[in-house]
Amino acid sequence: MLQILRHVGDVVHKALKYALDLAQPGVPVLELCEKVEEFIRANGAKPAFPVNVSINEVAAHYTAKRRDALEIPKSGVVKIDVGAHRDGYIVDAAVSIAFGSAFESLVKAARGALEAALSLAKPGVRAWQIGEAVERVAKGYGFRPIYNLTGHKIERFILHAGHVVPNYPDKTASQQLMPGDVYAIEPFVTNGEGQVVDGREVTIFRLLKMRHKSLQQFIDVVGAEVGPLPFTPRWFPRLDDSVFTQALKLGVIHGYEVLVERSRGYVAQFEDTVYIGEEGAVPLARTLELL
Ligand SMILES: [Co+2]
Repeated sequence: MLQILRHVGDVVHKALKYALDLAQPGVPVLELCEKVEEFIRANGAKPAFPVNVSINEVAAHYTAKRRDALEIPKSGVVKIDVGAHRDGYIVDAAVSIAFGSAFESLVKAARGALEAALSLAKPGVRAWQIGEAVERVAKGYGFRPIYNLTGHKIERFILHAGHVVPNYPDKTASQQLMPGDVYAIEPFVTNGEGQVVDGREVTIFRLLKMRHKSLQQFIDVVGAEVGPLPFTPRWFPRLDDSVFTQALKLGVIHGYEVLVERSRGYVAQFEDTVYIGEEGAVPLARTLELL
């Protein structure tokens, strides 16, 4: 398992590096998402979810729509969150880029929070202790963590496998990290109040039902491509938008709302997926080596 995860981690590392090169002001977000997803496929893995490109006060869950006109801004904070898998073994990692010197310290704070979190992650440590370190680093820079976003345990074909890693010392996250566990650790830092709320848009979905009398063909097409993992309509050029709307209405798919910082603060995020070994955490995407 570790061998496959290391391979997938390497693909994610290279995909993020490629994304960092591509993400320049004026570049279409659609082009960025498609090129990075194609890179993952060309390197022996599959996207574990659509590439997320979340800008400024958008914290997470935005991927390009079909014919999306959105571009990387000249000024602001851009988060690129990439997941890949092989046979259901998932690595999830993210970087942030500051466009304009005003946002550099926010990005530095998020990177520093991930660094502190990773140095703590080892067997026996409780998840809330990692959150304590994340909040301390965020506040040290004069910012706040996003209190209602968390890192998450990953299992085969399951991106969010129950146990969470909070971004503050939330004592309800009392589980200890155990050898063999895989966790995505993702500090989010903001110059806003530190809460995300649902935005008005949905660009990412996942299948909820594998059987349905009128939508079985839709389920079969989507399920064959992504199984239980998240997807976006642009991955299915032959399926009309109306069938996704219908599937959503009938509870066949779930839609993930775009998550927006409530006070419209800007948000930065860094993420890596770690394998908890006997000695300590193995960062699979080596995010901190990227920048
Ligand atoms: Co992620």
